[in-house]
Parts: sequence; structure tokens; C-alpha cells
Amino acid sequence: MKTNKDIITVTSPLLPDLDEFNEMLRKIWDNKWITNNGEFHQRFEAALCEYLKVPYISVFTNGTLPLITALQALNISGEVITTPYSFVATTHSLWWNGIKPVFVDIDPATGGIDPERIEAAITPRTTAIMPVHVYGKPCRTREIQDIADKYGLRVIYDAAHAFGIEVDGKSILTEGDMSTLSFHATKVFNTVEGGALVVHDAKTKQRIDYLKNFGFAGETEVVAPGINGKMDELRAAYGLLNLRQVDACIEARRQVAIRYREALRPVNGINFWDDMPGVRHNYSYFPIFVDSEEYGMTRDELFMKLRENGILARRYFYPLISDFSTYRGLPSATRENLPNATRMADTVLCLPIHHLLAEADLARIINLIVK
Ligand code: T4K
Repeated sequence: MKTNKDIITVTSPLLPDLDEFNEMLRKIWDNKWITNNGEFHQRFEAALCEYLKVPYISVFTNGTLPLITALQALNISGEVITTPYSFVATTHSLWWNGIKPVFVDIDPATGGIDPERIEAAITPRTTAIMPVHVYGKPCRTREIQDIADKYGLRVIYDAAHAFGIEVDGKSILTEGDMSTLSFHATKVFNTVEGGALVVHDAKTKQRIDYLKNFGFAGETEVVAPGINGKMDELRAAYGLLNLRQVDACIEARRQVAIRYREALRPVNGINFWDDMPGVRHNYSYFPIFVDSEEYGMTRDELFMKLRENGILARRYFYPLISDFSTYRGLPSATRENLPNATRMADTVLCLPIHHLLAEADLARIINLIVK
């Protein structure tokens, strides 16, 4: 009989020190200001700008509302080019804005959109591209921007997984017109639920701040049909504390990745990515890709074997978004149009990776995969 102690989950949330959090809560209680752009909210945004090396950020109550709000802020309509290899929130944000998603296949080297296939999907109704830095692996941003510039399109990055990712010392979050983050409990950096929108200038930041507060630009003035996306003071304080320990958490995850790579490299049919040169990774996920012919077992057989042994690896991102009933009828949702994404979704397994994984846990997981 397995106890909870024997279960190894795909991730585990980074939690602030409870005494320190209590101290912050006391301050919030004293302030009696618990949401609506309070002291901790402002401090959190400033601290995030510094940590992430970005000029302007607006924090939200989750990682889906920044996607929806970014599309609103840029007046995106018609069709948007995106990929089906992501969490369903990416495409849902388009649907919620009455925009038609157009799926383009991914580059198997990054899991992100294949820039070479974007132009063929552009129509007179296309207004933007929404790529995803899936697993925190940077997309081919320069090529994407060149296409966007050529056709006058906006670029909104779903950077939900890309907390702290840098390329040659520069934050990936500064690419495109805007980038969104998720601070959900399962992310490398979390505020329980939470998210953010990164923008380039003060005017846009102001507009986003209006939009996440119902469009209010003062007590009696509403400048746009906004939404309620505000992060409260408790979670901003929690975020401030987690920011202090996120580097140690990323380093612990890096050690897990190193251990997996050493142990799994000799295993035929188990493929994975190495770090990209010049990139600061965050090790938010450790996807492996199972070649069933070489490995002698399908991805689903390995998934079940691990599960029966208490290892809760996850098939992020299977099924493809384009395979969900909501989107299956779209002209771009066919498997013929999306061969790389289909292959990746059918072979991927994200192994447990987090800051609390002990060597004994890793040995258990690795032994089951190595056979
Ligand atoms: N764009 C992308 C590319 C995204 O990946 C996401 C979210 C979004 C946008 C939208 O951002 P948010 O609006 O969610 O902020 C999770 C998350 O709910 C979701 O945030 C995330 N992506 C997605 C990839 O994964 P589930 O359904 O897999 O989570 P769940 O509850 O099965 O948890 C997985 C494991 O994590 C559990 O087995 C154990 C561990 N866990 C989880 C929670 C919630 C804990 O140890 N403690 C916890 O409190 O969706």
C-alpha cells in the first residue's frame, strides 16, 4: 500500500518561510489595505522588474488574464497565429476575445512555433502572432519578429513558463510587443495563483493597469471595458518572499536536470534536450521524448509504469489544443498540418523536477526508466 510519502509528483510549490510570511501578514493587517494596488503590490512589481531585468510589469491574479488583457490592449481581432503545443489557456485567450486561432506547427528543436511555417498561414485577417516559450525554451524570436515587421503584425509571447529566462544576459520577456507570465503553484516561481504582463513603456503599463481594474482611470472615469485582474496584497507579499529564494530553487532544479541527463543519456529511445548555449534556463520542466521502437515501450506504457510505482510524471502537452473538441473543427487543426506537434504530444513525458527532490527519489525514478 502506497502512502503519500511514496508518491512523487511532477512538481512541488516553492513555499515562503511561514514565520516571515506571518510578519508580512501582520503588516498587511496593520495597513488594513488588502488589495487594489497596495504597498506590497507596488513593492512586488518593482522587485520583479529588477529580478527579471524588464522595464515595466503589471501583476495579475493568474496567468490567463494577462493573455486576455494583452489582446484587448493591442486591439487584436480577426485571426491570430499560434501553436497547439501549449496549455489550453493560450488558445482560450484568443477565443475569449472572439479571435480565430490559426495553428502553425512547431520546431521540434525548441517546441516553439516554427517561423518557417508562419508566412503560409498569414491571411488578410491576421493581426498577430502568439508564440509560446514552451517549458521556458526560447522561441526563435528574431525570425518571428522579422515576419511580424514585414506584415505589420503584433507579437504577444505566452511566456508562462519563462520566468527568469535570459538569452546572452537579456531577458526573453523583452521580446515582441508584450509577454505574459504565470505564477501558478505549479510554476518555478509562484504566488499560489498569479501572473503578470511585461510591457515596454510607461504609457502601455498605465493602460494595462487601467484594464486590470475595470478600466478605471480615477474614481469616476472609466476609459475602457476592463476586467478585474488585480493581485491582492497577501499574494504580493508571498511573491516578495519567494523572490528571495527562487535562485536557490532554480539551482536545485538544475542539479536534478544534470542527474537525469547523466543517467538517461545512455538509454536508447529516451531523448531529451540539453541546455541551449547562452541561455539561462529555469528548469521548470524536464520533458523526455520516448521513441517506442528504440526503447521497447510506448510513452503511455512508461507513463503507466511510473504511475503504478507512485511516480506522477505528466504528459504536458498531450492532447494538443487542436485536438480538444472546442478547436478540432478549425481548418488549421488537422494532424497533417501539425506533424511535429503531433509527434511531440504523442511521445512527451515530463519527469518530476523540483527543489525538494532527494537523491533517493531520483534514483527510484531513474531505475524505473533505465529498467
Ligand atoms: N500559458 C501556459 C503555457 C501555461 O502553461 C499556463 C498554465 C497558462 C498559460 C495559464 O496560467 P494560469 O492561469 O494557470 O496561471 C497546471 C496549472 O494549473 C497551470 O497553471 C499550468 N499552466 C499547467 C501546465 O499545469 P495541472 O492541472 O496539470 O495541475 P495539477 O493540479 O494537476 O498539479 C500538478 C502537480 O503539481 C500535482 O500532481 C502536484 C503538484 N501540486 C499542484 C498544486 C496545485 C502541488 O504540489 N501543490 C499544489 O498546490 O495544471
